[in-house]
Parts: sequence; structure tokens; C-alpha cells
Amino acid sequence: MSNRTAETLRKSKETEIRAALNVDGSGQSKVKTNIGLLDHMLDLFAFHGLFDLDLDVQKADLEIDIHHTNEDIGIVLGKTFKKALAEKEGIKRFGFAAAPMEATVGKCIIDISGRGYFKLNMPDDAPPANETQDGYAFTYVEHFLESFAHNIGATISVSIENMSDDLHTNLESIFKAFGLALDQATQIDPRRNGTVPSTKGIID
Ligand SMILES: [Mn+2]
Repeated sequence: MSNRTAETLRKSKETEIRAALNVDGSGQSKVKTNIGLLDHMLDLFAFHGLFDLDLDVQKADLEIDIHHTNEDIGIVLGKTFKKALAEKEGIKRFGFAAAPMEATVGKCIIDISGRGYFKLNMPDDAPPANETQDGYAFTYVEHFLESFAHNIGATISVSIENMSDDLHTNLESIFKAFGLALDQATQIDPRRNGTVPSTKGIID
């Protein structure tokens, strides 16, 4: 197996973001997004997914708000994983994980199918998704994970049970589950003998 590493530098008129990734890492990360809560969540994601991740937002229009930066980090991270996984030979492709934090449980289901789709399932009694705490909100999580799903080419479904009043707790259970599920989905299954896990023969 060749090294499953990749680097991306994406420059737009709104942001400049650089990412370096080793899918087969040990969970080391250096994340500087300038969005405090997201730094912490991406550190958790890398740690529990055992990815080595260096992510640096070099330019951003945070004087407007976090919208572009948050979304563009999702794009860059998704593109970098896609590049590192290349032809996706031998990967498990599917992953499912749940992570509890006190009463709250975040769940994440992933299929690296080539098809970008994201769904966030919130409980009926959830507060409005745009309710902001510490500068972050569920609408931002949704944008972030949607951008990631479209750019890696994966179907991702996230749900949360027993939501806390604390956004930090809710996000933490989601991002841990996201890291754990993506770790599973990207692992090599030796029984595949290096073949692409699709009856079509390719995942593009
Ligand atoms: Mn925390």
C-alpha cells in the first residue's frame, strides 16, 4: 500500500486554507482555523480517527462572519481525504460509530460511495439550528459536514440523541463519532486484496 497522504492548498477570494493529512496516522493534529470551537472539534476528530492533520487557515474573511471559513474548511478537508484515498483500493468503505457524552449521544454513518450527500437528523425538541453559542451553531455544523461529504464523495448521516443545552457537548459527541466512523470506513480490509469495494469496480 502506498502512503495515504495528501496536501491541499485552496485559495479563493474569501479564504486561503492549507491542509496536510496522513490517513494512517496516530491522531496528531495541528489545527488553526481561527474559529475556537472548530479547532477543538477537529482536534478531537483527528485524535479519535487516528489521522495526522495539519490544517491552517492562512486568510479568512472572519470580519464578515465565520460562514465562508467554516464551509471552506469542510471543502478542503474533504478534498484532502479524497486525494489521500485515491482509487480507494481495499478500503472498508462503510463506517458507523456512536459516541456518548453524559446523556448526549452523537451518531455518524458513512459510506464512501463517491456520492456526496449529507443529512443531519435532529430530535423533534431540538432548539433552532441557528441558535448560536460561543460563535458556533448547528447550521454551521451542517454546512461544514455537507461541504466535507460533497468533496470527499461520501454519504454521511449524523444524528444526535438527548441533546444537551451546551453546544460544546453536542458537537463533541458528533465530531468524535465522525472521526471514529471515518476511521472505520477508510481502514484497509485485507480480505479485499486491494480491490475497490464496489460491485461497479470503481468509486469515483
Ligand atoms: Mn471539549
